[in-house]
Amino acid sequence: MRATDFGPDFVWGTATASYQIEGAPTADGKGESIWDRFSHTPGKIYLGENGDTACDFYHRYPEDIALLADLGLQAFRFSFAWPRILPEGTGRVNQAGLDFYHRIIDKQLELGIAPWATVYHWDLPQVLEDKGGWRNRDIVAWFCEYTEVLARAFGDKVPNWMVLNEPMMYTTLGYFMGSHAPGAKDTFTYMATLHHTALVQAEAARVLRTNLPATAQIGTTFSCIHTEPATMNPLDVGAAKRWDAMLNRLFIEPAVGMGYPFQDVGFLRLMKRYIKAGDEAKLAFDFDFHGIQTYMRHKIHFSLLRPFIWAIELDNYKRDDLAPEDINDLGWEIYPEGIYHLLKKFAAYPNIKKLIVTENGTAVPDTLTQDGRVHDRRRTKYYQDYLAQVLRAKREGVPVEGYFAWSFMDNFEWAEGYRPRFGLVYVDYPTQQRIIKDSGYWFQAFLKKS
Ligand code: IFM
Repeated sequence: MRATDFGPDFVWGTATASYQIEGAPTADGKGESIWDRFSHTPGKIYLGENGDTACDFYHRYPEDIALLADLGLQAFRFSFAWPRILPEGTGRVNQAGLDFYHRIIDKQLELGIAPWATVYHWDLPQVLEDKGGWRNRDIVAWFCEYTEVLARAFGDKVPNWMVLNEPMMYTTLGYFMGSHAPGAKDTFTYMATLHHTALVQAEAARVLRTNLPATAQIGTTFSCIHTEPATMNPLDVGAAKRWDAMLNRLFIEPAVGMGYPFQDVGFLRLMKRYIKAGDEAKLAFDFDFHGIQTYMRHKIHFSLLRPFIWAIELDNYKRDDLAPEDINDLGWEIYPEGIYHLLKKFAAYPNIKKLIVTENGTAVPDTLTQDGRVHDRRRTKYYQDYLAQVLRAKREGVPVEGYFAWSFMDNFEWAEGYRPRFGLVYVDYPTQQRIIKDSGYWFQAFLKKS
């Protein structure tokens, strides 16, 4: 397999997110985000860690972007931190916040790297959470105001935009399971966050379309998990169907004009109390691309232990069909064929122009060895195997036109803190030294051969 097999216009990049790498939580007038608040709440994050310093990208971005260019990557996916730009969530624009993103975008352009910007990767201003956050329908107006500020400031420099990062994850983990910021657990208001998020997905895309040059590519991203029933027992088959509808279909289907998958997940009908007349039509948007983000497979069986959805995933550590090498450092199953199936599935929806793999990668217990290197053989193999499946889908006609490795460098993995390492570049947190891992060198050689 060679990079050229994917075609001359295929985009090769890596992805990051503001809170996970930037640090500098109060620099230059930045407001507090829900992740600043949540990570400073005792008991919420592994070992009580937080993103106060993270990779110190706020100060080290020139060297980091130069390193990215050295690896031969042509695209960099980053996200804007809403509270850097609008510290009060709405209203007053903080010029110093805009200036920071101008600096990192200019650096990318100087080095020939294409900026791919995500409007929202989970760091909501805390002041807006205090007004209800995603539970409050006003989020649609707040988000559109923020998006317009970004489009006007960066529209002439940033060619590729994504509205949301993984809406299913931040709504479910943040407002239903309580394991992510803001740590809420309430079924009814969770339903409100789902509907408001789907509205924002399309309404903010319309704001981008109105305010960006006609050439701008507008997309959004989805977390996807290839799902199979654990057995062919009809109860397990039904459970897997509900799981798939909830995890993989809930946000793409309204976006492509199909509405919510109410028929397959009964409890989603609780959302209806938040849907107003005329909303259905507002959920669709003609995106230029859809971002697929995938890491694992789930095998699902029926369970009374998980109410509402009556389904639960098998514990990979208890599966006798998996070898230890098939399970990553977070307990996720490594299943390369999953990305093939997901690409086929998403390509089959109506109005799909192109798909981009906007995240894919794995957490490996990396160590810095005596020779000063990180020999992450398992990550290199992961990329080789997943990319082979992306190519397989492409050869079968799936319009997949880009691939972003998650992640450029090790970073703050939300509630899991700094323990899981996903980077192509190792970060020695005490010294903030960057060390290219073997997988990073593999990518460099792979892209060079093209
Ligand atoms: O680190 C996250 C990222 O923020 C969103 N997608 C999944 C990654 C790995 O868990």
